[in-house]
Amino acid sequence: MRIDLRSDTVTQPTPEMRRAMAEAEVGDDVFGEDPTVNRLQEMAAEMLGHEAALFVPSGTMANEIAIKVFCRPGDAILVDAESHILHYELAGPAVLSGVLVEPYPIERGHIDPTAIEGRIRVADDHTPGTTLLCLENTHNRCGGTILPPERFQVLCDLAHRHGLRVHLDGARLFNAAVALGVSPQVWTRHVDSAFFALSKGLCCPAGSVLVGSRDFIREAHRVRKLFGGGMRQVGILAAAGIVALQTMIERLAEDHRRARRLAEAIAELPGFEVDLETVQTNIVYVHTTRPARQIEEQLAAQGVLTIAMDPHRLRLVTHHDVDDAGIEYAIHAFQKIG
Ligand code: TLP
Repeated sequence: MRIDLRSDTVTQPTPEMRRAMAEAEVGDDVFGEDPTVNRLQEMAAEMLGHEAALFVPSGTMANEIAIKVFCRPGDAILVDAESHILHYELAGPAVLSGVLVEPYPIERGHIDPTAIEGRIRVADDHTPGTTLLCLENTHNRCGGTILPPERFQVLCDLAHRHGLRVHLDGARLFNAAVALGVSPQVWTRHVDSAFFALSKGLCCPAGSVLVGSRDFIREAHRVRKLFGGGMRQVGILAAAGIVALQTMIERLAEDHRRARRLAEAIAELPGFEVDLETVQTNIVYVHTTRPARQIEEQLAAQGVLTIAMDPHRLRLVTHHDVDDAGIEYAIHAFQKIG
């Protein structure tokens, strides 16, 4: 038995995706001539309510392209203290765009607008100017939490009032939309750029889609090339993305239901704590009395794969390739080591 709860990135492409990939009509995408990529980009732009879209190899590249396009070296950008951009992108904003990254606090997925406002710097002879606010929804390190649309709008309006652009890391944006039963546009209509990942809960082998204005995407296309992300007959990958957008979004609700079951069962066990309020989508963080690395190893010995994200915090992510029986098996594995 092998139940892989390390991430939703481990999902396998579905048979329908593999068929679509095999039959995809392709062209040179650096020339903008891949019809399958173009179709995916049009679908994504329409779904998110933006003028244009760009298929990119990864979510990391999508974030880093947005920062590069919106900022000049020496600018400051605001990211939350638990964000993917800050924790897991190898200081990309500093290395690739020469910007100062200033973290603002986030508490169990909640952001205080005054904490953002207090960190916006106006450029002068001594001070870098803040030009970009980055938000993340759902929020990975906070446990897959959703930024409520009304509060999200308040943050975006605040940033825009101060002349900042807003970029949304929406790697798991469709999880948020499905969980609340709303269109992703309730968030994306307020931002200047956003991306969502195809390669996580939506099961594609690779790729993310970045959206924004036509001007933004024109520049993003150049920066994608600069970052080495200009691929050629990449409609082979985009074909899976089209299948994902057509067939894989609504089923994310199943992942959420299973995450809830997992979280509630583990929360009952001694030695483990789960903040059930933060379990809103497909991510479960388990606080462990013993070192998380030790728990990770004991679960792995039973075929249940998880990740120790912090010394006493284990992450479990539900996805298409773990069914109800897999979840029950994982709970049983926790009970055995508890
Ligand atoms: N997250 C991965 C790891 O990097 C942690 C995961 O397993 O969750 N934004 C968010 C919110 C993400 O969770 C991720 C990936 C990314 C961006 C980057 O996407 P990729 O992996 O496509 O570069």
